Parts: sequence; C-alpha cells; structure tokens
Amino acid sequence: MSDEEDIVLSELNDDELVEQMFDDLYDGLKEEIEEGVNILLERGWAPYDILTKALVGGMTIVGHDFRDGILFVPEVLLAANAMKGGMAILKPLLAETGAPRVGKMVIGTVKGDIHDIGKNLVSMMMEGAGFEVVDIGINNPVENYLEALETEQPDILGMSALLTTTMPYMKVVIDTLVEQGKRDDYIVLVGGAPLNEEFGKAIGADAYCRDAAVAVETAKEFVSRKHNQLAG
Ligand code: B12
Repeated sequence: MSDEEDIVLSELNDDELVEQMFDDLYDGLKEEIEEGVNILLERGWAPYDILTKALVGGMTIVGHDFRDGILFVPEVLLAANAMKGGMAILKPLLAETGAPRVGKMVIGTVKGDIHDIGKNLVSMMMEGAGFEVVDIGINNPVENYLEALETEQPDILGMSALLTTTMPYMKVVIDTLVEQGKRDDYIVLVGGAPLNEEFGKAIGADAYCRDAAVAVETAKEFVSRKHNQLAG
C-alpha cells in the first residue's frame, strides 16, 4: 500500500485538507475532490470559499506546471474533470443564495477554443447572484452567438477565451453586432486568462472581468445602469 492510500481526508485539519486537495486535483482524482468538498461543507465552509481556495487554488498550480511543460493535456483534462466534480456539488449551493432575477446573460467560449472551466464558474456565480444564465458551450462561431441573442433576448453577452489565438475572435462577434446595428442592445462582458482591460476596450467590449466575482459585480452595475437609463 502506498502512503497516498493511508490518508483519511476527514482526519486532516482544514489547511492540510486543502493542501491534499491541491494534490488530488493535480492527480485528477475526482472522487477524492468530491469527498474533500463535502468535508469542507460539513465543516461550515462557504461554498464560494471552497470554490476559490480549494478548487481554483489547485487549478492554478496545474496551470503553472502545464505552462512549464511538467504536465500535459491528458493530465490536465483529468484535473479539469476532477474540478468539475467538485463544482457540480457547489453549483446548487451557490445558486441557493440567489436573489430574485436581476438580469439575463448568454455566455459561451469563442470559436476554436474548448476551455470551459472559467466560463462555467462565471455561469455558476452569476446564477448564484440571481442572474438567469444561458450557456451556449464551447467553440462558438459568430452565428451561434447571434442566434442565442435573438432567441434569448438577454441583457448581457459574455464571451470567454483562454488562448491568445482565439481571443481576437471576440472582436469578430462584436464587429458583427455593430454591423447589424445590435451592439447597443447588449452589455458585452469578456474574460479569460490571456485578456486584459486594454484588450477589452480595444475590441469594443463594455468590460473585461478578471474573475467570476468581478464578473458578478460588473454585471450588476451595468444592468442597474441600463435599467435606470430606461426608467429615466
Ligand atoms: C485546463 C486547461 C486545459 C484543458 C481544458 C479543459 C476544460 N474543460 O476547460 C485542456 C487540457 C482541454 C486544454 C487544452 C488546450 N490548452 Co489549455 N489550459 C488549461 C489551464 C491549465 C487552466 C484553464 C482553467 O480552467 N483555469 C481555471 C479557470 C477558473 O480560470 P479562467 O479560465 O481564467 O477563468 C476565470 C477568468 O479568466 C474569468 N473568465 C473566464 N471566462 C470568462 C468569461 C466572461 C464573460 C467573464 C466575465 C469572465 C471570464 O473568470 C473565470 C473564473 O474566475 C490553462 C492555464 C491557465 N493559466 O489558464 C491552460 C492554457 C489556457 N492552455 C493552453 C494551451 C496552449 C492549450 C492547448 C493549445 C494545448 C495543446 N497543445 O493542445 C489546448 C487547446 C484546445 C483548444 N482548442 O481550446 C495555454 C494557452 C497559451 C496561450 N498563450 O494561448 C495555457 C495558458 C497553458 C499554458 N501556459 O501553456 N487546456
């Protein structure tokens, strides 16, 4: 039996458990991650803290080693899968705290890009804050966005990109909205690790949001501004 198998998660203190969850996420151990999440919940941790401290914290380490060529795609996929297992437990709990519907958002990852963890996290946090979220998934060409906007009539369009090669596609979507005279019908929020505020401005988005918490704050602010304008 290896040392790993001797570890009983519930016997670890909070700090040790979070450390162990970093290791388990790194190793793509979905069941262990789910167990860790449940233990932290039982210990009274807020779902948001589990999400940011244990899961996102662990994924940051995975990200560094992927960048440095220590981990490769198959391992990162396993880590992503483990993270999703933990997120699935937290999702309904984050949604529970939700106030009455404050607005609606269509969100999707752009064409050529299949990263969806950040987008899913934003969706969960937005739902938790009382927004209705329509998630159109990954690898979306401009037509998908247009169709969803037409059908759903949201207040907000959210676009996600994790690759430097796919982030310019956000401008394609925004330019198409401009051409069709629809740009001002929506609040456009963009996000993803390689983006920054300058890029958001340059492509004509309303705002760049560095994480899911900022996305929620920004969305609330823009929606209330929009409603005030309509009332005024
Ligand atoms: C997990 C991962 C994968 C997984 C994705 C699994 C999945 N289901 O998503 C897999 C293994 C499939 C993968 C594949 C690839 N990946 Co990858 N991946 C990552 C990794 C390690 C983590 C990304 C992640 O989930 N982070 C955690 C989440 C929570 O953070 P986030 O996405 O940034 O989201 C937050 C914010 O950005 C923001 N946000 C995000 N979206 C949105 C949207 C809106 C509207 C708003 C408001 C906010 C917002 O809020 C989120 C929550 O706080 C990153 C490393 C990194 N540092 O980002 C590389 C990384 C993004 N990948 C990279 C690469 C190169 C690839 C591949 C090309 C590898 C290959 N050779 O095949 C492929 C590309 C596939 C494709 N066509 O898309 C590079 C990109 C480099 C670059 N300059 O473009 C990175 C940076 C790693 C690296 N340093 O080399 N990857």
